[in-house]
Amino acid sequence: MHDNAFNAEESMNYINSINVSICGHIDHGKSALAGRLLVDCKLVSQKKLKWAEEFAAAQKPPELPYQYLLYRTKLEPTLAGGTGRTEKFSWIHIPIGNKTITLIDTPGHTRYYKNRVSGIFNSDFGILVVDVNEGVREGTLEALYILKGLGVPLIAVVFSKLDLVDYLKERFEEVKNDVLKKLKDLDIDTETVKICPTSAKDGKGITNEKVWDEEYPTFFEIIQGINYKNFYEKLPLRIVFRRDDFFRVTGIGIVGIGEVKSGTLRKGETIIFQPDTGIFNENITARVKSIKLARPPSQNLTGDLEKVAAGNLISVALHNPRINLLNYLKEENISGHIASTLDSQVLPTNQFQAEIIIADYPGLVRKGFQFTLMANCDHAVAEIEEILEKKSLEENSFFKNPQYIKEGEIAKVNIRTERKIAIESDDKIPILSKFVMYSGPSSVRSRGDSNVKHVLDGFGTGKRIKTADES
Ligand SMILES: Nc1nc2c(ncn2[C@@H]2O[C@H](COP(=O)(O)OP(=O)(O)OP(=O)(O)O)[C@@H](O)[C@H]2O)c(=O)[nH]1
Ligand SMILES: [Mg+2]
Repeated sequence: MHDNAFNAEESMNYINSINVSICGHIDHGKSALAGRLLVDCKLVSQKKLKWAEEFAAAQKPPELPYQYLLYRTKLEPTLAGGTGRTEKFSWIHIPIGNKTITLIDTPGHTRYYKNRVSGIFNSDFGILVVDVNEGVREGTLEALYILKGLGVPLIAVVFSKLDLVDYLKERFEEVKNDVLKKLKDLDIDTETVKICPTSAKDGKGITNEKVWDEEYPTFFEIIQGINYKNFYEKLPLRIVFRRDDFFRVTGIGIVGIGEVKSGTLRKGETIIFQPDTGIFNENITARVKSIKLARPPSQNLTGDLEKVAAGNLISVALHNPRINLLNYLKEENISGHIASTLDSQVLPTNQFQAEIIIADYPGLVRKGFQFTLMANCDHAVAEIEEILEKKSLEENSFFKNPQYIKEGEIAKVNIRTERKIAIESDDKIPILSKFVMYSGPSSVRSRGDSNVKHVLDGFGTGKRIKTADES
């Protein structure tokens, strides 16, 4: 084994790409919460904090400085009228021990609905923020619908602005019960949802100082405790590779950089790549000769691993002497692959049922509508074969056989793609059931920075759902 190899258990605790979106109604304090966390974790430069304090103090009436820390440029808050309103989505990295958590701050304003869907689409987990003074609003429900609609597990509800209600426990309990009822109505599992009362203004419930007593975790403790085990590790192995991330390395052979989305990968295991265009007379498989972390945070984490769990970006050496593996993995019309083990494979499909959300489209989407579907790393031209039922975000039940779907609506549809793609159903591996819909056949764009890859310049998103005949 490599000199500085570290023990396998340690590798299981090292997660290098967890994305958590913060969502909720407009002005409920999402950005201030994230900004306050940055300050309390000492992750903001004095210069930036001073600028935010001065900018906030100059507003009429004066504002808190924290929400301004989420802007990427100084021009943004001015363009947003000095309000601190989030228009795009932005992200911050919180290093905690061996993990880095990326918090994605999403907009609450309905005008930026597409950016909000985009932010949530990029997440592994979601956190809902509810202003304890205002209580549940339509943006709160929208956020919950989108989380559920994209199969992103809700891990916490943060109650903000406790200072505005003088830390009155009765008011908190009232709003908390209201939220819990809404979660139950939406069939969201409340067992694993943490509750967190805070005040970004007073810095309570954020890192060390609690709002009342030991009863509830702080925002930091919730993020620190995020655990892939309960959600992704127990699922079958899935690794997502982009076509551009395969290389031939002298002395090693073929190396691929990919993200373990679920399950655990073990050294020596044989993995199979999908989709398979059938250019060889056999399955596209490879033995995993070695595993390393692709973004090791320190020198003692650069060695070979015996196994690696969901949430890690890895570099693997692949071996198959029988076929020209690199040729296949670099094939032009496939932009990415999912690898799995032989005993629990991905089953590619070109026809499936999906639940979609139209985030931003000026026209009406009817049967026969063509678009580009981007699932995981791969994309294909797709068509809406049938619109089965639809509802608006506010409605509770679907109505059948609608003529069209429009912006702000959720629909169940049958989709056909021009060739088979690797996409899971949400009851099996929710994180690999999601897709983005782009209008026009070749408008796919992805963003290289950070873990935040799919910036939605498309018009909607969806997830593949299980159908009766697939059960
Ligand atoms: N009193 C008090 N005000 C707060 C607190 N947190 C945020 N605010 C104020 O609430 C307003 C909205 O805060 P933001 O953090 O910008 O809210 P947001 O949810 O990010 O808003 P959008 O991005 O527009 O959806 C601002 O005026 C903040 O100063 C808090 O803990 N206490
Ligand atoms: Mg905001």
